[in-house]
Amino acid sequence: MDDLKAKYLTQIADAADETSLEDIRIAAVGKKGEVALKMRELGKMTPEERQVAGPALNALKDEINSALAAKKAALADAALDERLRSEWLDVTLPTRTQRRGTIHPISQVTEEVTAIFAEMGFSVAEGPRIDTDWYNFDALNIPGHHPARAEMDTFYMHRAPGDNRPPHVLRTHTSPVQIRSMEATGAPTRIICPGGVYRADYDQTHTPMFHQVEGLAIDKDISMANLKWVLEEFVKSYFEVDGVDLRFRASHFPFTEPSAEVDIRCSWEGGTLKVGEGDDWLEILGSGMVHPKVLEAGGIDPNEWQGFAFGMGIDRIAMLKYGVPDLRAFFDSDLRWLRHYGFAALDVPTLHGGLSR
Ligand code: 2U9
Repeated sequence: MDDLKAKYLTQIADAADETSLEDIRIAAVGKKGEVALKMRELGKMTPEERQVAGPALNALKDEINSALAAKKAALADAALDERLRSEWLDVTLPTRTQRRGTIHPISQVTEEVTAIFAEMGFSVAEGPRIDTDWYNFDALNIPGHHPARAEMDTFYMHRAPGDNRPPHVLRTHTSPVQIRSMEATGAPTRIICPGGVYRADYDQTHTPMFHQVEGLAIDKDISMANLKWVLEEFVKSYFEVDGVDLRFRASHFPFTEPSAEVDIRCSWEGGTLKVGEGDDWLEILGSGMVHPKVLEAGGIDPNEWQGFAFGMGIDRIAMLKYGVPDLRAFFDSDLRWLRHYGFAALDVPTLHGGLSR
């Protein structure tokens, strides 16, 4: 027993890492280890012998176990010391004098839009970019045969033959987020939903992924008049002008009735956009009163509640405000473009601090 003790205590003291320590543990005090083998021999002994050998073996086992635990702790301490020695960082070093990263115009505009609507009591809701075709279409009064499904150039997720789960799509608008929000919180509600959406389309004015912000306000006695005021306030704040004329043109969307597309008065003198003056009109968003079927799909009683909704392209209003000529450049990750059109990282848009400075 003394030999065993000396052998294993030496091995433990010499172990260089946790793996060899574990090998020693198994050989010494494991189920089939040397101490266990010795314990088995107790059966062959006389009761008197056993009375001496039993406790001695248990003591040996305890001693080896505590030597193992002590060595394990020592190895962990040494490993930590080594990490502290090799992974040190001089936090007193000066930072780079020239800031490299910039805020992408789409992030900047999303923040600006959020700040404006926050002031009017709208909170931000977010949801999944992959959703079922029920949330993306059916709930928005766009049934299976509806031409809007084809018009939206939807990306459908692959399904193996025989997989009968409901079809999933890359959302073609952020409207499914509003359905989910209606289900979750009911009426009244005031939310905006900014985020990326997908349509299979690519040319100078379309990219397969782009960004929208949609808004939804549901309450009692809400009308187009409330919609018009909210949109006027938004346009004035966003383009940082004191006044602007809005033109509501009758339109059609499956999810709103009545529906209107909204133009703003502008001029394009010298190739630069001026909002609020001139004789041109610029289409910037779509809107309307939420269709009763859509309220119902969101679990809200259309006989008790009404709501208005609107939607616009973030990329598009970013191009208009900041003079970006080609939509596709937004997603090229060209560093020269990002340095030119990007925003300083610390200029968080607020209404009191000036939206875009
Ligand atoms: C719910 C109910 C109604 C959102 C709306 C529009 C009109 C619209 C386009 C603007 C430019 C999409 O990015 S774009 O191509 N959107 O014209 N969107 S009303 O209506 C909703 C949304 C959710 C529950």
